[in-house]
Formats: sequence, structure tokens, C-alpha cells
Amino acid sequence: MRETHYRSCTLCEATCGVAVDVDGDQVVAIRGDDADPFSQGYICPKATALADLHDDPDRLRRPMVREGTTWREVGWDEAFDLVARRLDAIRRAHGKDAIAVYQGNPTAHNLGLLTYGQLLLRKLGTRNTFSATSVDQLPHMLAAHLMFGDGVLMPVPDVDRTDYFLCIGGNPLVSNGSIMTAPDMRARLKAIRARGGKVVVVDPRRTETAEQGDRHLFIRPGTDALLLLSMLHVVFAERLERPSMHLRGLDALRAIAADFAPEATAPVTGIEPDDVRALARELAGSSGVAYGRMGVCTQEHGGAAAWLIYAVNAVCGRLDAPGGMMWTTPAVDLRVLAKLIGYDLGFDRYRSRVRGLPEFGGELPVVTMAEEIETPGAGQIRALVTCAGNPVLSSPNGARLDRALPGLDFMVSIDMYLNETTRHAHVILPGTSPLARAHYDVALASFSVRNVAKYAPPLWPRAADERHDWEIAVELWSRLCLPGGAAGRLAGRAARAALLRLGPEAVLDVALRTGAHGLRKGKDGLSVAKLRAAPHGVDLGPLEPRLPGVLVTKDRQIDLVPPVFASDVPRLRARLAEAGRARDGLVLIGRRQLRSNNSWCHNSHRLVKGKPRCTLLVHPRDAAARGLVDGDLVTLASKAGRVRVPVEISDEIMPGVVSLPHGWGHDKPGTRLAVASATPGASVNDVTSEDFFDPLTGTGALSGLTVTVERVATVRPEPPGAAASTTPSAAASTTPAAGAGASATAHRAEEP
Ligand SMILES: Nc1nc2c(c(=O)[nH]1)N[C@H]1C(S)=C(S)[C@@H](COP(=O)(O)OP(=O)(O)OC[C@H]3O[C@@H](n4cnc5c(=O)[nH]c(N)nc54)[C@H](O)[C@@H]3O)O[C@H]1N2
Ligand SMILES: Nc1nc2c(c(=O)[nH]1)N[C@H]1C(S)=C(S)[C@@H](COP(=O)(O)OP(=O)(O)OC[C@H]3O[C@@H](n4cnc5c(=O)[nH]c(N)nc54)[C@H](O)[C@@H]3O)O[C@H]1N2
Ligand code: SF4
Ligand SMILES: [Mo]
Repeated sequence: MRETHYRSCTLCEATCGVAVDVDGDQVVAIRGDDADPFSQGYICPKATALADLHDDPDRLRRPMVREGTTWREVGWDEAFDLVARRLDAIRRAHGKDAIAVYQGNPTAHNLGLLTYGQLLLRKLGTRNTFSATSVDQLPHMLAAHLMFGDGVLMPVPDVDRTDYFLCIGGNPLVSNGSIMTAPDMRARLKAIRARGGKVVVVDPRRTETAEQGDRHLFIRPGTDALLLLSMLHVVFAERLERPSMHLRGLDALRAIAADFAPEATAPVTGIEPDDVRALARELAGSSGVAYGRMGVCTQEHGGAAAWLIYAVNAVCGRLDAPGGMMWTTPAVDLRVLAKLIGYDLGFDRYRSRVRGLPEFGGELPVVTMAEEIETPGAGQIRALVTCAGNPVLSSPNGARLDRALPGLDFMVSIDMYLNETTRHAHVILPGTSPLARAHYDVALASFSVRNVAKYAPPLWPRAADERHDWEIAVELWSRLCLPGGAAGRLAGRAARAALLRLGPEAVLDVALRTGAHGLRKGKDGLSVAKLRAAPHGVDLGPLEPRLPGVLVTKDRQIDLVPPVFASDVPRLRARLAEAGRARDGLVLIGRRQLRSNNSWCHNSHRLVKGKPRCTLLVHPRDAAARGLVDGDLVTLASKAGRVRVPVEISDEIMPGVVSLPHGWGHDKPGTRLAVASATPGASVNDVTSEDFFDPLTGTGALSGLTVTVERVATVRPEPPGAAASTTPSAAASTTPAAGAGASATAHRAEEP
């Protein structure tokens, strides 16, 4: 029987409503849900990949155990018992910290993992906990933690009412927005301009977002903190500040900004003094917002840049004001949930063993993970639990991690693919597909540009021989995290049975009922039952001013200059002296692509078809200096490592900068990714370095690393009379032989 189910896409942060047509257990079609009040029918090309993912023959359905290089399917109880026995033995012999945990990005889109997943992964009690956060939003969270009192209090741009959108190091037209849950950013940006507003993009690449905007300024990678300080300098010098009454530290910030006149920062950032002045005046004089994302936070000065983005909004009166940076009023309060699951946000309460990098939120920076596995001594990592993560492709110098993982005594992956990371596991525990589980966007609805809530039940009950991610977590938790002894075992069995019966909906229901749109709204209050009755989701209205109540700082004031960030100012001053650094060399940045989703959607044929996309963007000037023509195969190298990729010559990239997308590199042996391994590309994280990071926060610096580019082979025939050209070869590769013969034609990013 054919029927239609409504839910949200779980692939990126936009949370678009989808209508899924099913016939029995078959997905027939996935369309945008016109009746979703938030996304109004919009979807991007990735939504249909949810069906590919569901049907993918390579997607694992049952537990797998590896012996040598062969894998065999086993029953769930056998797998749970094996994992618990091995981890427990390692813990008994070497202590809790001997077990490491790595959590990846899809956790954030997974109700079960955000609730019961944390119960397991946090209650293992190891300091060696890692996640994608430290190559992502950590600086924004730290800034929110130190300025507003809690890391989950990250404000978002009120894009639907703004008249000036200054986008620094984000590319929402491709990423579909980040820490800014907003389906159909193309329409939302168009609307800004249609109502007479302005969109300005600051980025080392003239991005798809910049093409849609009014103005684009190239910035030298890694220098945003200097730009922001010079903007503050102008605001203070011209007395444009409009601070709210809830700020403290204005004089301290003024004093810091004094050293960063636009004339001083321009030679470093590449942004002319007049342009800095224009940016400062426009922001201060508008009902607008300065927004920064991946480009500003995953770089050498990521912590400072994230702080200064909030600071410049606050000083210009753009915090908590319509059209500015505002706080969402989500139906589920992440702070309450965090307490329930033991996510305790603090900073630098301890440091990593080998290099001494700071903890944040009970996690250590992922740039330290490989060395913590490799370096002998007390506290060495001997076992690893990965959950929804692929750090071999996603963390800086993933190649080193790839070499370190076989040294573990034991590794288990809660993951549905046998990929570049999980191939090293001894056991893989695959959860159900996203369509087969209940969904509520606990995390992303907290950073939404409107207040919205949407719950979807599973499309089908799971098969008897499948398990949800959360069930896997509960099973392992009950075996590993409860007190021993007969009484403990009895209590454990009872707790396990209760949680398996309740499921994540029980936690969600409590969170909804006690949340801002819950019981206190009387009979209109939200609950799971209420949301079941509204399958397209409910709109809870535009963002509302929340100061000062939202603040959880001790004095209920916003700290404009937290001491942690103040301590980093000397490093920024030193940077001023390095005008023109690496001007003759090249620095590397990344690039997201519409039909990619980090490392794990390349096994969908419809997302990878077409020309090879893993190309290195090079500016014509830099290409000429190296004798490169479009499509040439080059070696991209850093101190950390090297890959071979085809070049794509374009003036959309700033001179002196090259760009390679991440998430590729599917040519490793022993994976089970039939489609992805046929179009492997190369992993940019074989070139990025675990030694290149923001020392303040420990966040990996994915932008700004010094690299070299050298021609390996050209694909163009030489002019008549010249020596014959070398072998044509273009598919990006880490191994010189692979990929020969593939088409080398360079191509721009795909269109929706
Ligand atoms: N150079 C460079 N590196 C980067 C970035 C960059 O821009 N440049 N971006 C960084 C960012 S922002 C991020 S978030 C990280 C992402 O880094 P990771 O989170 O480590 O990697 P993903 O590619 O998201 O891999 C997701 C994994 O989860 C599995 N998976 C998918 N869905 C589920 C599920 O529902 N349940 C379970 N159990 N498993 C699932 C997939 O099979 C895959 O193994 O990469 C970071 N690395
Ligand atoms: N299609 C697609 N969508 C995605 C993802 C995906 O892989 N594919 N990943 C999802 C994830 S996990 C995340 S975290 C979000 C990220 O969402 P965004 O942050 O919007 O995405 P990016 O494309 O990484 O944007 C970073 C921008 O910063 C620029 N940049 C690089 N270095 C610098 C610098 O030093 N300064 C400045 N000012 N700019 C710089 C880059 O050129 C790029 O345009 O996207 C999410 N959405
Ligand atoms: S933008 Fe695309 S991937 Fe992101 S939620 Fe919407 S449909 Fe899914
Ligand atoms: Mo991310």
C-alpha cells in the first residue's frame, strides 16, 4: 500500500521537511514537503540520497566481527558481549582513560545518540573523549560559554529580518547554513536584497554565496580576528557603538582595538582600510548582523575570531535585536538535556597527556588523538569507540591516525558503513537507517532562525534483527557502566529493560513538556503527542529578544573581554608584524560541495555522478608561475603529507590560496563502498596537519596551512614540435598509479 510520511531530512543542519512516499518497505520517492511551515517545500539534491542510503546494499544491517582481514556477521548478543568483555578487560588492566571515544557529526542529527548515546559515551568516564567539535564549532561554543555563560547559547543571525548580512567564512548557499538552521538560504538571501538590504561576503574564495551577494572581499586565510579588531577600532574611533545595558568590558575592548587600526591590519588581511571602514560603518548603521562560520573558527586564530564576531555584534547593538544575532527559543532546552546526559561545559579543566592541549566540554582536541594512541605510558589509549564518525578522513593528518589505529588493542565502531575508519575496527555495530527511526532535531532546532518544532515517528518498525543506535548504546551501557556485583547486575537488568521500553521519545517528551513551549503554555503546550498530531511540524514564531534572562553568567552580564580571549591578544598583535606572510608561497583552504556531505555520502550514485569534483582550485597567477594548465595533475604537499589531484584554474580563488574539498579519499583497501571507491578523490586531511591548530582552543586549523603545488603530469597535448606530453591522469589520488585514464576536465561546483 502506498502512503506518504512526513519528516525532516537529517543530512545537514537545514532540517528541510521531506515527504517520503513508501510502498510497503520500499521508498518510492522523496519530495520537499510543501506543508512544512519552515522549509515550505524546499529541499536540496541530497534529500533524495536518504532513499539511496536506506537502500544501499553496502549499508550494514547486522553486527560484523573482523578476524584479520575477513569480516563475518554475528548475532547482536554475541557482539554486545564481545565488545563489553574486551573493553572491560582493557579498562581493568589500564584504567578508564585507556578507552577513547570519538563521536562524529551525524550524532548531532540523531535523537537516539543525543540522548542514550551520551549515556554510554559520557559514562565510560574517560578523559580521552574526542569529537568533530574540535574541527568545527568549538570556538563559537567557547565564546558563548565565556561571554553568555553556556556553550550551547550560540546566537544565530535573524536572517529573515536583517537588512545587512555580513557573512565571514561561511558559504550557506552550499552548506545550507550552519549554526543558523534555515532551509533555503538562497531564497532567504534573495529576500534580504529584495527588501533593500545588502549581503556582503568576506572569504578567500568568491563563493556561491558571494555570487548571490552585493559585495565580496577576499581575505587572507587565518586573519579574520585582525579584520574584526580593525572594524571595532573604527566603530570606537568614530563613536558608532550602540552597546546594550547588559555588557561589561567595553573599555577593555576599546583599549585592545586601539592597536588594530585598518592601516595596520590591511597588509596582513589583504582588506583595504577604506573597505574596513565601510564594513564597520555599514554594520553599525544597519539593522544587520555579522555572521561567521567554519572559515573563521577552524583556523589559527579561530577562538579569537569567534569571540570577536559576537563582540562586534554586541558593540554595534546587533545582539538580541531583530535582524541581528538573536537567541532561538527552542522547544527543547539543550541546557536541560545536557544536564540529564552529563554534558558538563567547562574549559581547560584538564589537558591532553602528550601535548597539553585544553579540554572543552569534557572533550580533548582531535588533533591530539593519534599521538595519544601512539605514545606509550600511563593514560595511553588502547581501545577506541567510534560513533558516527570517520576521523581518518575528517581529522587533520588523518593519514597518521590511519597508521595509528591498527596499534589499538581493540576498536569498536557504532556505524553503518565499513569505511576508511571503521575498517580498523574489530567490531562494527550498525544502527538502523535514518528513515527507520524516530526523529526530533534536538540540536539543530536550538540554532534555528525561527522557533520551530517537528517530530516524526519511524516509517516502519525496525526488523527483528536490526537495532537502533540508541538500543546499541543502552545495551553497551548496561554491560559497561553499571556497578558490578549481583545487586548491580540486577539493577542493571532492570534499568536496561526500562530504557529499552521507554526509548528516546520518553526523554524528548519530558524535555518538551518542561521546555519554553511546554506546560507553561497551558493546553497549547508541546508534547510528543501534540507533535505527532502535526506531522509537518509547528511554527512557534520569529526569534524573540531574550536578554537578560538568557544569560547564565554569574553577574547576568555579557563579558565582552573574557580573560581567556584577552590572553590571546599578544598573539594577534604579533601577527600584525607578519604582514604579507606566505605571500610568495601558497596556503590551503577547504571547500564544501552541494552534493557532498562531509565524507559519507559518496556511496550514493546520484550524488557522485558527473565530472570528478575533488579538484584543487588555483588562481591563474599562481598557475602561470608553476606552468600549470587546467586539468594538470599536481602534487599538493605540506610538512604533514601529500596527495595528487587535478587542478582547476579559476580567479574565484584569491591569489596565493588553493582550495581542495574534504571528505574524499575513498581509495583505501578493505572498505565496502562500491560507489565511493569508484570515484575516490584524495583526502585533503592527508595534507592538513595535527601540528597546525589554534593554540588557545586546540581547534584544528583547516585553513591557512602553507603548502606547495607541483605539476606531475599534464593532460593537454604539447604544442607541435615540443616533446610528447606525459601520461594523462586526473582522478585525484594518494597513490600515483590509481585513477589513470579518468577524465581530467575541471569543473565548477555543481548547481542545485
Ligand atoms: N579539511 C577539512 N576537514 C574537515 C572539515 C573541513 O571543512 N575541512 N570539516 C569538519 C567538520 S565541520 C566536521 S562536522 C567533520 C565531520 O567529521 P566526522 O563526523 O568524523 O565524519 P563524517 O564524514 O561526518 O562521517 C560520519 C560517519 O558516521 C556514519 N554515520 C552516518 N549516519 C549515521 C548514523 O545515523 N548512525 C551512526 N551510528 N553512524 C552514522 C558514517 O557512515 C560515517 O562513518 O569533518 C571535519 N573535517
Ligand atoms: N553540501 C554540504 N553541506 C554541508 C556540509 C557538507 O559537507 N556538504 N557539511 C555540514 C557541516 S558538518 C558544517 S560544519 C557546515 C559548514 O558550513 P559553512 O561554514 O557555511 O561551510 P563552508 O563551506 O565550510 O564555509 C566556510 C567558508 O570559509 C571560507 N574560508 C576558508 N578559510 C577562511 C578564512 O580564513 N577566513 C574566511 N573569512 N573565510 C575562510 C571558505 O572558502 C568557505 O567559503 O556545512 C554543513 N553542510
Ligand atoms: S538542505 Fe538538503 S541535505 Fe540539508 S536538510 Fe535540506 S534537503 Fe537535507
Ligand atoms: Mo561540521
